[in-house]
Amino acid sequence: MTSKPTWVDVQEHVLTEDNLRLLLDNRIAAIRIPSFASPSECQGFAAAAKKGNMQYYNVSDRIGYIGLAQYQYRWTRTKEEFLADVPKARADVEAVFADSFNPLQRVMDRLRAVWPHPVDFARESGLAYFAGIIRSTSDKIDLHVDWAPVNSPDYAIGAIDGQLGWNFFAEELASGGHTTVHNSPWEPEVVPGEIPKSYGLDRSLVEGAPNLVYRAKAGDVVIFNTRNPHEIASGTTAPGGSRVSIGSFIGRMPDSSLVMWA
Ligand SMILES: O=C(O)CCC(=O)C(=O)O
Ligand SMILES: [Fe+2]
Repeated sequence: MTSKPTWVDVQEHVLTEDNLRLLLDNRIAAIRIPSFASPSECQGFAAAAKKGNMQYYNVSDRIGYIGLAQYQYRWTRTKEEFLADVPKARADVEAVFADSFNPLQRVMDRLRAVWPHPVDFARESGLAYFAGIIRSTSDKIDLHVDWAPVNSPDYAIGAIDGQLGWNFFAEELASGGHTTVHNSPWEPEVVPGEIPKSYGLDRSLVEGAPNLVYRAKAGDVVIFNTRNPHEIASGTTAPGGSRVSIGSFIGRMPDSSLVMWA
């Protein structure tokens, strides 16, 4: 069943304080920062990423990543194991930054320039989360949501009241690779003590809902509200090419500060 649409229009907007608040409140569909990086920065980042410590979730879908994703830990590993793995993940992405440039720092700077409250890494018992996961793939990513209050209620990020995802695209596919965001904000039935499945969601959840399809254009950053079910289309690559991106989540805490994690 779809839930009530919340957007006032189905368009991409520019980054301002008001638009960031509207996106956190799920009132607009997306924010794009065009020409966030130059063509040579994009090439440098994509080349550095391909030389980096790329890992794969499994062999069947070739979704490569550098860094870590907190949600990989939520069913099978402890919070302590998650926090212990952060320094290595950070070193792996910092090696790529050292070889090219640091899109994570640049995004933080852009957010700090418009948001009147603190913007920083999320923290758990004083320790910083990891942010800035690098991905490289031409495969599709199935319909899913990222919404920490339901996905990760026992973590500090479970306290947020809005969740966004930003992605910087360093290299795009020859065709395909676009992202569809469906404005049917996730409201699953939550059984106490159980975390509902948030990946490979049923299409009935989004049928008839307004959607925005955005293009992963190299050089741009796109930000959207990840409580909306979203999916990425597969595509075709140029020789040696891939969809190379880096991103993280941005959550709004009860004190209006923004916290970042991947
Ligand atoms: O790469 C994209 O366009 C979106 C990736 C995604 O699922 C997310 O940022 O939550
Ligand atoms: Fe996502």
